[in-house]
Amino acid sequence: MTSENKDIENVAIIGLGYVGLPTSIAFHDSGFRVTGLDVDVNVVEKLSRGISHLSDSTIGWDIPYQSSRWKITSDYEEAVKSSDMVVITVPTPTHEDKTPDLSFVEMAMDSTIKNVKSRSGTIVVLESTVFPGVTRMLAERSAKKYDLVMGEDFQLAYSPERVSPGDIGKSASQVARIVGSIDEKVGMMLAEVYGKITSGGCTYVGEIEVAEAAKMVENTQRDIDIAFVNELSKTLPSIGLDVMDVLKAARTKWNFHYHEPGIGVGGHCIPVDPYYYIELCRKSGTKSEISPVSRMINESMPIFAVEKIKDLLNGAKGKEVLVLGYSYKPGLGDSRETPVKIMIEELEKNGTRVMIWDPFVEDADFPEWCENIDNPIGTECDMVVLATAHDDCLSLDWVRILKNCRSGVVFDGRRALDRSEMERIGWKYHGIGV
Ligand code: SAJ
Repeated sequence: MTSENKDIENVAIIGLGYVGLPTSIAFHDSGFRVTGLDVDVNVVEKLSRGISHLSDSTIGWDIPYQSSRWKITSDYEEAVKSSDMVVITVPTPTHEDKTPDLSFVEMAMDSTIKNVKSRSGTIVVLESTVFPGVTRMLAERSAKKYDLVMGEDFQLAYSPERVSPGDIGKSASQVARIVGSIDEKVGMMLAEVYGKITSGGCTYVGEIEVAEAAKMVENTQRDIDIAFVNELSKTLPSIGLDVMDVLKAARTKWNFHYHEPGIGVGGHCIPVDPYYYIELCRKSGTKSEISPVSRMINESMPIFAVEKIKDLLNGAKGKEVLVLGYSYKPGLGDSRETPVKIMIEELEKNGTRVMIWDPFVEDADFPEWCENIDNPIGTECDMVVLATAHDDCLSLDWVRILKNCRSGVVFDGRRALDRSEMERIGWKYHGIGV
């Protein structure tokens, strides 16, 4: 039976991280039978007890571990053979040299196709961010290896993950989606299936490569947008303007793309996906002008912040700085590609003692050389730096913190503090783009 008229009832999700876990729950809560697979046995063990291994404050979800339609495993054969549809949500990072690291997707796609029953019509959907052509190339390679025919023994599709961890209203059951497929009927059917798990709906966009490219474009554009406001945070102060005043004014224009400057761009998407675009251009014999420059600007921000902090400290050597926040964005404890790591490494290199506080980040996730403290109140320091705009940081008792800050200087690395309120309390307020 081919998959066009196959009912999708059983769904396997490969990779149960910040995207795979909420996606699994969204499918379960929409009535599907879900088999979640992760290669990390700790993750499998925790999830089987209903415990999440993720620190994301917006995850108000309950893990339905006692449901008869919920199973967690690390066995590919069990996951794939019992499913009509297999969704792959594993990471796609970059190597040290910033070239795409497809090893996780390769492994997941190969292990999935290896376990597809011939003539089953199992639908394989990749969600991880790749550049156009990767999904089809990996699937065809594995189909050949296991003597299976794509389009007959199994179907192939791509639906990019757009979940924004830590952001309210951007969960797997709310974001709008797209899907591309090698087969139009399968694509239309998948748009319906995904439409059941998210209130944002799902649009069939045609070939797989269109959907792959859309995701890559979305995130590359976001990196470029953020790079521009980061550049403004360097240029406008040189003519005496506060970047936030200018952005606030510009925001009154109906189609101005408001973004915020900061000490850098972290996470596993925005700083990574542009390198997939850059690689695609290189492979296709063209060249991106705008994306490398945007990456250079965004990657310069942690060091730019340190230069400002050193000036404010009249030299960094021997000074003590209290840094509030370590994860790459507010509301979660994910420290992948966090620019704060680069900033505090640079401060330490300059002889500064850095004490760091982040209530979302597990102790084990801090670099071993980090001095992470349990309570910022009462901590003696020369200066305070806001590095991640967690609500827990913004709502601290800043009057009490000022008592232990010898210079009375606060550096707002995310321009998230209320400048007039901080100055009213007695802080000397500085920050990115001031
Ligand atoms: N950032 C700025 N200024 C801004 C916005 C973000 O400096 O105006 C920084 C953040 O501090 C963070 C980084 O950029 O360090 C990334 O922030 P993000 O809001 O883009 O959050 P992400 O990395 O979680 O991006 C997710 C992505 N989701 C997935 O790919 C699974 C991405 O698809 C979305 O484009 C993005 O959310 C979104 O649009 O919210």
